[in-house]
Amino acid sequence: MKFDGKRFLEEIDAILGTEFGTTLSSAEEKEMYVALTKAVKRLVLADRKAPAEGKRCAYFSAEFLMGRSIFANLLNLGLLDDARKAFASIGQNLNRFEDVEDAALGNGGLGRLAACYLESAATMGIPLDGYGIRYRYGLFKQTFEDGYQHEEGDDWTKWGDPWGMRVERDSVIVEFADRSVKAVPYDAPVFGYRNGVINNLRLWSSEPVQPFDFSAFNEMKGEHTAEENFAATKICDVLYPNDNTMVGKMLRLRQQYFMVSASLQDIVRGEKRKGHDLRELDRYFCFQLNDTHPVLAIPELLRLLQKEGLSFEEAFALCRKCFNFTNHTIMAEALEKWDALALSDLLPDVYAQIVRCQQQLESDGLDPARCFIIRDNVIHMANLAIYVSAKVNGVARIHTDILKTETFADWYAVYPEKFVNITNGITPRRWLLLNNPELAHEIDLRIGEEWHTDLTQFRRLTPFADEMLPAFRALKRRNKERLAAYIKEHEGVELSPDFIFDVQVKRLHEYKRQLLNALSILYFYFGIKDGEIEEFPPTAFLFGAKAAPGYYNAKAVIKFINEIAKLVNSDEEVSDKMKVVFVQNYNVSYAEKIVCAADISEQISLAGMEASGTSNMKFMLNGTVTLGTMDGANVEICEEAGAENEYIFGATVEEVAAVKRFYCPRELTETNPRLKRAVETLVDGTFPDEKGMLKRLHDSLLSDYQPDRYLVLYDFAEYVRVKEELLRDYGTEEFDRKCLFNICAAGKFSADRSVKEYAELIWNL
Ligand code: 26W
Repeated sequence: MKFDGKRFLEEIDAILGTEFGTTLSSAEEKEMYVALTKAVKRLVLADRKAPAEGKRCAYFSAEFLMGRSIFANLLNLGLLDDARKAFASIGQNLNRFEDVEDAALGNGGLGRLAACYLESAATMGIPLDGYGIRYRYGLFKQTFEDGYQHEEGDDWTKWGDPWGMRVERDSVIVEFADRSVKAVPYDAPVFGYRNGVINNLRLWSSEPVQPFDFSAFNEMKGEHTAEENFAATKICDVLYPNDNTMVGKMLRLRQQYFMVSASLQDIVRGEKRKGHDLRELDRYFCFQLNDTHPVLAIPELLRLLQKEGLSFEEAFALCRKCFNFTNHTIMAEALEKWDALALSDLLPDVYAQIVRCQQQLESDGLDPARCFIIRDNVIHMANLAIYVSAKVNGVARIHTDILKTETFADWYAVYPEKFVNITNGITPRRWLLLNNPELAHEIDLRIGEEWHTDLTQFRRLTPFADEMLPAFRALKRRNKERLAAYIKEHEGVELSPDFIFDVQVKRLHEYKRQLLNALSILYFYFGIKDGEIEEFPPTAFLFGAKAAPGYYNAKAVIKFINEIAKLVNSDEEVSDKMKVVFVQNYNVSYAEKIVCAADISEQISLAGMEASGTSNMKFMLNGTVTLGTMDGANVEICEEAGAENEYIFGATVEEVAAVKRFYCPRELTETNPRLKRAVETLVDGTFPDEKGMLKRLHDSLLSDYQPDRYLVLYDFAEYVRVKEELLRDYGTEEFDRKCLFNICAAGKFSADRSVKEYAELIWNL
């Protein structure tokens, strides 16, 4: 595409004039953002071709954690540098759009994975479209008050949603037992990296069927319509902020049905318009279910196909070819189950289809004690998904193995051929080219640009590792300076880029063990204060995490770490040795700044609990060593980079099972006085605890009932030992070489590889 900077600016100016009555020199930030986006869309969508004929995959997901689109889209369109120059020519800086809100329509790993896969599929030329919900409010915004987490609504369209396009004509009606609502789609283009491919993300918004009924209003029934309107819009009001815990809220069930019913009605209607025979739907479509949240798609498609004249048997056989299911967690509390009575009240026709599936299962001769969909009036969504899907996949090798041998062992015994592993990946465009342009440039200089779309090329970097060291050190340093400046501005804490940046960023969950990290900081702190530790390499401990608003222990960990930060950062005696910061409102944009500036990537979940992890891959790609357990994708990271280039500790999956049988954590604190002192700060008045939160954390470790379920204290000693080793190694040439070897070995973790595996092994595209 030929880019003409002058014309581009004229176009923006014209849009500013017609839309806002302003000009290039006087427009406000948000006006400029809208105009820029519109100008880009005109440039690239004007001659958009209809997608090629042939099979497409629809990725059904309750979450798409897209982050900020403006820079990523410009990059993929090959316009980022041009747009920067054009803006510079009128004395403006493209960075002014760093204040554009993230589209945080997701909680964490699962939602961000969906976003990476959309981008990678477009880049790989794979026909994949996303379908989800256009939440009015995304994941809450987090602030700290007195060290406690506070939540606020996330008005992500505050500056408009210029990438989204309302497609009124594709609206459908979604029916619940008590009311019907209108589903209106908003489409956002998904651009492949410099290849002209444009896939689609379709997010549904709920609206009243009849916007405002004047006749009812005149007949004094106005209140009823207002209520109806409120109920309709409410469905898409807000993203549920739970990550890994099922809450059986009816509104959540409505959201799930709303999304899949709208998407499938839309797809079925489209197929009919094209004159396709619905009996051959599998020739044109397949559906990827992103965890259990969209699994109602199965009974809904059964229902729709029968409405179109297919028999149950025909519809069922088709569904078995079209649906596939990805599991993202083995935690029992995350596996969705719905009360059969509640579901049948809200969605009687859908419930009838689920019952038919259960009957089918029994007539297939499956042992109802082991394989069931409905039992004791509870509907098990994962089981429904496994039973009907063609393929079921886990998201890292160790995770898929656990699915086969434990979580879904009874199903694996019946359908071994259904189970496949697809190890997660991340898009190297956002997570290297965009967030770490200096590193990307150094790599370009040595192996060319092919790696932008083929990350396996990174193996060719290995011979350059030594020669690249000085440049790598220098650019890492600049990234640390930039992060420190940002943290100073946003958190008010001063960090020296000379310090080691030890980072743990991810959702707050007990199994991820931020508490283990926190206790180790106190352990070091007391060691320094008592003179037991004489030399301690200056280290900044950085945290970023949101806790589900109702997750008490997770919130307690945030309070604990904030109190530790206060204690440490105000103690002059240690100010040349340690600093602690918990950044507020960790999100995709913050991650981009943090990932390129980290020296240590903390991936310390209890072995067996983290399905994969994807931040571990982001850090690796940016040249950061992993301090972690043998869990999730860490296992494969070690395999690719060599365990000697990571810092591994802790009980393995096999050991965890054995330890848990006769575990007595109190013995561990009693034999380690400094650890005991760190744990006791939770109850000895070191920190204020008006709400009794810290006390409960203490009890979660040491009470009689299921103490320390996540083996924090069990893994503590080895964690500290390995961390000390890492801190000692830091700064040596050998250490820097480890960082570079991580980059060279990161090829496997490109989402490009993941989506190609999906396309080959599952979607048959
Ligand atoms: C029903 C509530 C609920 C909400 C979200 C249950 C489960 C979830 C997600 C499955 C949680 C999640 O995001 N899991 C993460 O998925 C990532 C992408 O595969 C993995 O890398 C992480 O290890 C996994 O925790």
